[in-house]
Amino acid sequence: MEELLDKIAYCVEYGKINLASPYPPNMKGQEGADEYTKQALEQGIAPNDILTKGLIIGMGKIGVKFRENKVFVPQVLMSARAMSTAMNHLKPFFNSGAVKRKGKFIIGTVKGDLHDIGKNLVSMMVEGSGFEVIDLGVDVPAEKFIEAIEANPGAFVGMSALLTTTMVSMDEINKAIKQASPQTITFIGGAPVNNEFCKQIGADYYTPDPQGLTEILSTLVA
Ligand code: B1M
Repeated sequence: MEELLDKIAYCVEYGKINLASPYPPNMKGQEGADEYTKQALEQGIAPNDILTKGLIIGMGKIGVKFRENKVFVPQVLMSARAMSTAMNHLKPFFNSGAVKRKGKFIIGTVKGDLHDIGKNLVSMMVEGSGFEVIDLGVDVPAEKFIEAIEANPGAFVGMSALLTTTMVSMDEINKAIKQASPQTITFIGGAPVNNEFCKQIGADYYTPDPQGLTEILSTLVA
């Protein structure tokens, strides 16, 4: 059982989706996260163990390497694809309650800002760490964040901004969220923002990279 879970984690870490995928070149012709996850379910391994002891371990490892600049965006995208392909086998178990998510995470790029590459990476890493992600997309106004919070009580909220001009939106949105729902925990990130700005606008956490965010989220729900 452990061997199969290790293989799943390895495939996610190295972005090996399935047998047909030629990536990574040194694993060409080998089975991937897709086949191993199917086999694990057939062998009776609990879906929750496949998620927490296989898929999440692999995503965590690639997240650390990304933070340390040992891999780059394309590798992380391949890992995320391997993870989501494997997740397709686990989806029926989410509805039945056999697999429990750690919590919900609402994310969006703030109003006025159309950059979504970083936000999407964060989204994938958070999902890969075991949370349900509600992605509101780009150019998201305060009202849309608040609607999503109302529809998903207890969810954490993440905001991304890439432009110095949209830092103002982030401030406004965070204030609106805190006014409408003071208990909601907010995270901010993106190239122009930092910890000082986070404190200044009254957001709860700033993280420079997705891995840092997943680590904080995991401690908050532990
Ligand atoms: Co734009 N752009 N852009 N752009 N663009 C920048 C950001 C810019 C720095 C380029 C430059 O001038 N050197 C500059 C901003 C300058 C500033 O404000 N100081 C800029 C500009 C000016 C603009 C326009 C205004 C250009 C124009 O039209 N005159 C325009 C604005 C449009 C708008 O948003 N309203 C514009 C448009 C675009 C494109 C549409 C062409 C395209 C976006 C495509 C897309 O996202 N789908 C684009 C791109 C690609 C860039 C650059 C080249 C790359 C951004 C990127 O995706 N980086 C960028 C220059 C650069 O960074 N070299 C630039 C990769 C991504 C993985 O990193 O998003 O930082 P990043 O995310 C990181 C972290 O920041 C963090 O995790 C990610 C992974 O490590 N992170 C979080 C992000 N969000 C987080 C949230 C968290 C935690 C961590 O918690 C919630």
